[in-house]
Amino acid sequence: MVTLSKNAPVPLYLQVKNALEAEIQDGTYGQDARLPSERELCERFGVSRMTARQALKELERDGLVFSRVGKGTFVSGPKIDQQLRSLTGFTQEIGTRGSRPSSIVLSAQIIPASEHLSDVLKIMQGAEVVALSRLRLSDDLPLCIEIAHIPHYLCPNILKNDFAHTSLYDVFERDYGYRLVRAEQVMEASLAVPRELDILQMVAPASVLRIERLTYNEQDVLVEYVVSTYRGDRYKFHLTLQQW
Ligand code: 16G
Repeated sequence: MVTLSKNAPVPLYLQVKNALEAEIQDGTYGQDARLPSERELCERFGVSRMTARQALKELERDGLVFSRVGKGTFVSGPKIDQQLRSLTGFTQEIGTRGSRPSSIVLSAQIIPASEHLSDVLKIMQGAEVVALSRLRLSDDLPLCIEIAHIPHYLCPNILKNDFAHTSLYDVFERDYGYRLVRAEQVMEASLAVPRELDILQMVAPASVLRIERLTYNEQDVLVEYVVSTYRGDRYKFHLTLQQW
């Protein structure tokens, strides 16, 4: 049993967390390795189940581990570091990293443009908009929720595609001849709301990155307005700044 210092100013759960964190850093537990269960931690550190649980929760909050319901707690990989120079879609971005992208379609429908959508997409209020909401995964781990809004007249019948297995950017190019050349993106940090916690399988309070992207084709037509919510612990964005 590892002895913890009961008189130290650091609470027991943090001491357990720190010990496990050190073992993750020194490679005792490598990427995707399963950490000891709560019960095993209780035995090893001589702490209560609640203390063990809190230690695991803190590691998860820091993004060092992730839990899978009924399977245990596993060591996370390094954050995906996306360069913000090139205009890529999710499938391409994840694929070039050697990981396997996949999607779960949460909803796919045609909706009338609200005032907000008509403002953003520069179409009449009430005009038809394709609203495609997907959970995007990398190697089966949930990474972000994405809602794409596309003026329907630009992509008639686009919803005949199975977007669980098809890249939206591939469809733009293949079926409609749109080459995407420019995007404007705004990002902000935020806390996940309950529905997002549930879908992204995070423990509250959890940080997310909210990103809005407006993407234009070669004719400078705005083809998509996408709102994405990325897990803050699995993604970071990389900017190269130059003096000019
Ligand atoms: C990315 C884009 C999103 C685009 C999607 C297409 C960001 C922030 N957003 O997630 O705007 O709709 O890729 O992905 O990068 P797909 O081609 O794999 O369907």
